[in-house]
Amino acid sequence: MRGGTSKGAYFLAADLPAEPAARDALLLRVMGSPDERQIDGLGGAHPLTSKVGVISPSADPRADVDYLFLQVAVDRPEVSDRQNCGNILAGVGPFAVERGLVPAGPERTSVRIRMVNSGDLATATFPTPGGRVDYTGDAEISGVPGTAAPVTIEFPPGEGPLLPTGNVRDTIGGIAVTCVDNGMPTVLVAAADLKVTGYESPRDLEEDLALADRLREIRLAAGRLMGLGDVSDTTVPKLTLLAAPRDGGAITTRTFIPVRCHPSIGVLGAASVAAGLRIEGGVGAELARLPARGDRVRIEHPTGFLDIESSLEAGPDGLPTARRTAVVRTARKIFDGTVFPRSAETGPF
Ligand code: NQM
Repeated sequence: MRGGTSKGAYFLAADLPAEPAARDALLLRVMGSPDERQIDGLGGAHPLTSKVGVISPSADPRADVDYLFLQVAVDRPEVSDRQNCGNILAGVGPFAVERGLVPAGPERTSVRIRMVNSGDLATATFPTPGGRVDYTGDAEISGVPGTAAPVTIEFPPGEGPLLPTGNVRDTIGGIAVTCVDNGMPTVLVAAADLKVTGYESPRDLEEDLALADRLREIRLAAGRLMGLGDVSDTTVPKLTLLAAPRDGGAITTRTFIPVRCHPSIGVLGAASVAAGLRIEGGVGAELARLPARGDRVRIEHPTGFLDIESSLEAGPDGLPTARRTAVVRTARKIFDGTVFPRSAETGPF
């Protein structure tokens, strides 16, 4: 399925080996990793098209289904559950209905999802006229051609702190950063502080090797400050370069996930940016042109924009916390069938 601006293989947990090492070995073979072209599997040769959603009924009374996100590395034999994915999340509700985990309503269906990676909750609502998922519609999201049915996703506040370092601003190697986690640990940096404009193309930014070194340094230090430990081999935190908006939005972004530069922006990454912009004194507050309270925040990115509802309130310690976050995505069922990984070491394939 395509979920938002990502694409991945969605599985029922019961169809995969329960033991994580055996499951991951199987998923590497399913996706064709490690190989930069993923020629021998389903993967699309980019981190955004080498993703897996594992869905099961939830034992949590607050949720209908559990969703475990797995990032399958393209060129390394690695499967990671260290990050969540709000784009693949867009396909979880429709998949749960297709597989009979949640009964469809006559017009639309809301599926309550526990995101296993973060422990956070989300509710996805999408059209199911006549009790079947309808993927067609007129919602358009930047980074995906054409239109499709809207999948509205609402996020109640997560359990972790919005400011994981306990500070509105930290300084790393002389550069001011704001570390935010509104669903995705993200480090906000003003592009100008890194001697780029923030309007470059992802390819130009990826080719800037001095910038890559700088970003790596900042990320490693930020990871420690955010309580994530040594993040040299993980995909979080993400790093988002900020610049003043150019197309009527609230801010311009270039996001590193963490080595490749995202052609658009992740959903939870955008949720963290949107929350970050509203933090007084944070990096970005002075670059942002925020809409009136209650209006959607438009995050500009390399291929368009992502609109997100984000409101904050003061927490008991005086630091801001998230109140509500909501976003519209789309999803598409592309193929439903049997995948044949290259060897029969594991499972019934
Ligand atoms: O931030 C890419 C994506 C993502 C993650 C990434 C995501 C999110 O665009 O919610 O969806 O940051 O690795 O799918």
